[in-house]
Amino acid sequence: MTANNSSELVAQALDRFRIEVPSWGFANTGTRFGKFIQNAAAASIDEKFADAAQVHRLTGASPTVALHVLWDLPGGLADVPKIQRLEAQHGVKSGSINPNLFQDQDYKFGSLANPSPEIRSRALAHLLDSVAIGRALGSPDVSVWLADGSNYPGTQSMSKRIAWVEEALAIAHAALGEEQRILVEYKPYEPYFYHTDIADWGMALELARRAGPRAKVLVDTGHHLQGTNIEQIVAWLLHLDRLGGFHFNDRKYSDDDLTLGSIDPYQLFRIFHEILSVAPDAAQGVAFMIDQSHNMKGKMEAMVQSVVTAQELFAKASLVDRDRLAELQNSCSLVEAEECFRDAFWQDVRPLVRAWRESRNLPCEPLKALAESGYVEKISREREHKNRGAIASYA
Ligand code: RM4
Ligand code: MN
Ligand code: MN
Repeated sequence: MTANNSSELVAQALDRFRIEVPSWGFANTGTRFGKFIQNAAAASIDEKFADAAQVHRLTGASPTVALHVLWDLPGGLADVPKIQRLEAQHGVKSGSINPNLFQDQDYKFGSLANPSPEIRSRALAHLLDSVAIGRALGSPDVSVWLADGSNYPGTQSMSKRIAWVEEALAIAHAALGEEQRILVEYKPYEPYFYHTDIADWGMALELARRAGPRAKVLVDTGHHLQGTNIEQIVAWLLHLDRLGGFHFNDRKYSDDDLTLGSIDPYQLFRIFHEILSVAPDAAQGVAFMIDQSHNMKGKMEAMVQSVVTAQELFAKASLVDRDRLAELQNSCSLVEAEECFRDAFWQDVRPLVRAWRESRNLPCEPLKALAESGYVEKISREREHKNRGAIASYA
């Protein structure tokens, strides 16, 4: 591949690469045992929008911010005008709408899969509110993560719960506006440890199929058992036209929510390659989102680092010589094929990415630009007082 060709490919790839940031990635979060409070953490939706906008200004790649309904729109639909004001003020739009079907006391034994019909209909009402909020904000995706499950064998009817979730998702699908989709996320365990109602991509896929054509699967890269071949799941979902999007983060052990690419950058490269090899614009209908919890790192620094890493890995994947790779795969030239694949991965794309940033009037080094901007110091000063009063204790 010639140098010119590479820089063109990278520029084309980065011009269309967008990755959504989560509002909760700017807020104080913690472990199961306590929160570590940061002075710069965002405590209000205004602050979350301000932070998301700053990440977008630095990277040029994150024009939308995912919202969790009860954290960001506690007033439900009535909060939509406020969110619209923030969109206009900060120049970033609302992204996926995430119902909170996990924190309410009522949901101890489940939300959409709770044995109580009253609690199930409360959960469904919240899901339908989320659909209405998404429609009012013009944001296409309602992203459903069900924490539902049980801790001990025999204590719940797994089969009844399948039917309850199936029914609720079908009702929510019927309420979708024309541009809307439902994304069904899965996770093998946590917060429950014996059974989870939507535990893997097979369950999510089947529930999505039964809900309707605009229900798709959401792959959170942290939500797999060790050794799972995630890119193969991606290939299947693309083949079936059921890949809705991703929650990117990295992990060493389980749902660690570490910075994407920090543990295994090759993993994300392989996922991007799978998407790019289906069709040049296959990434179009696939929502790329970050779902991370920065407990140790500064929130802003970690988010900028994540977006930049995603841009670099997407750029690398755009450099795979797919015509040549196809020939080598067909002739089963194993080592040559693997080397062709790895050539792109090992290429240092940072100079090309930097050139692209310059040509688009973006800071060449977003992390350095963040440090020089004084933004983190400023928000630390402004928010310190509020954050000092935040509750950190676990018990
Ligand atoms: C879950 C899951 C969801 C996210 C919450 C905050 O583990 O990944 O996508 O909404 O965390
Ligand atoms: Mn997630
Ligand atoms: Mn998660």
